[in-house]
Amino acid sequence: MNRRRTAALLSLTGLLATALTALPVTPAGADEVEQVRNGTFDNGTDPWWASASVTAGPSDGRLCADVPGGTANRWDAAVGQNDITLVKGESYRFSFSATGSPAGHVVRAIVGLQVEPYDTYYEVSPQVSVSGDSYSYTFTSPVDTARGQVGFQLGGSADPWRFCVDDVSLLGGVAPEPYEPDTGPRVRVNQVGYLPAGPKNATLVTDAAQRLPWQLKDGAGRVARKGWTEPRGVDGSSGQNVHSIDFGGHRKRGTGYTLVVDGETSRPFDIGTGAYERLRLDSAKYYYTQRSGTEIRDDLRPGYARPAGHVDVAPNQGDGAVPCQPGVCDYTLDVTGGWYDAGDHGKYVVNGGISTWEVLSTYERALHARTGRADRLGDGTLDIPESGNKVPDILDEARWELEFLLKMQVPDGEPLAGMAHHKIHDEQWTGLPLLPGADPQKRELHPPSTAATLNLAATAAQAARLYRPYDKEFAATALAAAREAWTAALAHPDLLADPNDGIGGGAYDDATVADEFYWAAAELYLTTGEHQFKEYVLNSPVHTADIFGPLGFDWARTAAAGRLDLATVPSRLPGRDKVRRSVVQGADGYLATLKAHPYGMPYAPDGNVYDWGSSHQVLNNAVVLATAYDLTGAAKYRDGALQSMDYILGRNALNISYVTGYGEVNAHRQHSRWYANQLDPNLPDPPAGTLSGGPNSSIQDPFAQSKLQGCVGQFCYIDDIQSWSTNEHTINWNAALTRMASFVADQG
Ligand code: 9MR
Repeated sequence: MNRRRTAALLSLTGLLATALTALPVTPAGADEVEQVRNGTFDNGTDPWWASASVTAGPSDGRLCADVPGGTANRWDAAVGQNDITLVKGESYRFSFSATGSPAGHVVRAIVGLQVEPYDTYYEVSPQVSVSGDSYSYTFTSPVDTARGQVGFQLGGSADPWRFCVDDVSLLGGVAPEPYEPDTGPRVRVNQVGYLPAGPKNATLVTDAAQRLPWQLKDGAGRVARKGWTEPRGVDGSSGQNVHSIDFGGHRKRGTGYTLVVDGETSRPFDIGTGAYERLRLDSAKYYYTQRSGTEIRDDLRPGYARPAGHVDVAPNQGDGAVPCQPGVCDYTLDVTGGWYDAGDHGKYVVNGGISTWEVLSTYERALHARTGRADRLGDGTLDIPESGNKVPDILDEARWELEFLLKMQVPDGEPLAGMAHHKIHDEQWTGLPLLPGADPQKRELHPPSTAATLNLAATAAQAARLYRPYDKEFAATALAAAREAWTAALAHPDLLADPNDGIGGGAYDDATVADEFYWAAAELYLTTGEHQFKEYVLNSPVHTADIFGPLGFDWARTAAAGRLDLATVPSRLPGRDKVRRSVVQGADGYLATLKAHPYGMPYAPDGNVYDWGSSHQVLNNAVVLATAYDLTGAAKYRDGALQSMDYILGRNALNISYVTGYGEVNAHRQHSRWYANQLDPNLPDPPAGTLSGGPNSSIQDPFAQSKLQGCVGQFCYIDDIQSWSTNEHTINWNAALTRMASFVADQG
């Protein structure tokens, strides 16, 4: 997937009096070769260009550009140079000096492709000062091209400003600068905290082969407990030699504890429950700021107010009457509302389904589990516009998405009536940053798919039973839509989403829908008790398959959603004990993985190939452990589920908490068009409680590729807004966090 920017870049007329002759590039060092022509502007500004709205020219041996106010995107006003050759795998030093006045403006300096799809290979967005600064960066080109571009994008400002640049250089053949993450102290702990009565484990990175003494120190620096490490050898998921530490015998509450071992002092942590009560709410509050079609209120989320997105107010084209892609349908649908999927402005029924299910399941678990506390997510807990309406806030929040999912159903009388459109998003990828209300792109409905239809059937059926006590009419509407979707899916069982339909939004393609059929049948059965759904469940090969594999469930692998609900939501399903046992067996597998793992996580993918969104897969495997505890009451499953959180919150190779605002060092530069503080200091970081996708061995984005080539498992991660394959936030990932945070808080 590429984040693309559309730019209509025009020549610098007048200044480009001379022809664009390709000047010979001059050698700079032994093998270092300058790629930029006339970067010092000693002889005018050829062959630099500027976009039509910009007045640019030479000034004191520099290039200065007067940038108009009132443009929407960075690339709406730019200066640059084209026809630069880049060699794949070669490292380049990109440097320049720049000034900007008045103060406070940001320049987006890029090395990219000069033609569509305008891929960006490297970019930085420094705030330029009036007095001027010099900038220098090294990156490795992910491509071979003779159509490279060096550009300075200057748009997006309400007011006019002046930008001057000098000494622009792109030096090829420089030594790569290996990226060394700052991993801090070698003792890795859950930086947020451990429950007083829960397990307490840590990991030490060391070359020592023999056991080492450790000390637990309280907030006042007094030794609270002592013990010995356990050498564990080389951990395959990080390549590090490690020991593990178990200090579970210590149960005293307190703040500012540290572990001291091998001459290192860990980052501080608490022993207590308060942080998890906060995380339960913050992780669920994430959804309000993801809402489309409504203004975000500053009184509810201080610092996060923004106008409504995609409500037919220019420059938005709006979601009020969205047409299909050409040739797909001849009607329009009002698909306003819902949650934005992630850092992009797309809305996808497939991913929306599993996200809604897991948020609803957080509530549904609380209704049925022995430690469940449904009131903790009740009315007034999440500070949303609906707080105070006597409906649990978590149900109000999930309904925002459910209403959207219902709108994605093909209306009666149209071809494929009852099916759900797979997704709706921009025609082209947009760049960063871009607030939802400022997105100028055309929005389009994509073809209906069987998977989307079954996501709708499953979640609408689940909703029907959960909303019945609060709104009978909505429950009935949801159930009718679920039935219609189910019937339509049976009639069209193999309408698969096109894996190549990934321009302007993600594809979310899925070649296997037997699991979606099973999940939808399970939810319809649990809500209605009807024979047809019971028979479908019992006859589905998915019902007895071993579905608890190493990667865990997600938007494409949805069988577990059905299985977990069949095991926990009361019903008269024949053989229900066997269903429950299958969940416990799945949990036994994850427990064995966790025990063998020196970082104590229930996740060990084949070959340590971490998947896209690995953070949430760790959490979803923990959900299976937590469910086994709910089913059996056996402490080992509860402890496994609790211990899994340690990895997410800092007990990992990078010594980072993957949840914004939690832990001394935490991910907070997630890929987002709005939470883009890294690119524009006037924008916020993600709100507290936002989960990062986490390590992804395939590092699909160029930024991660330039930093992380050859990375091992846990190291395939970088907390940078450009790394959309390792560091995005999404509604489905946060749902797993919401589900687990609530479980952990309930164990306090
Ligand atoms: O989370 C999705 C991951 O499992 C897929 O491999 C990937 C490529 O199709 O897409 C991810 O989802 C992205 C979606 O397509 C668009 N919105 C952002 C999502 C997270 O990166």
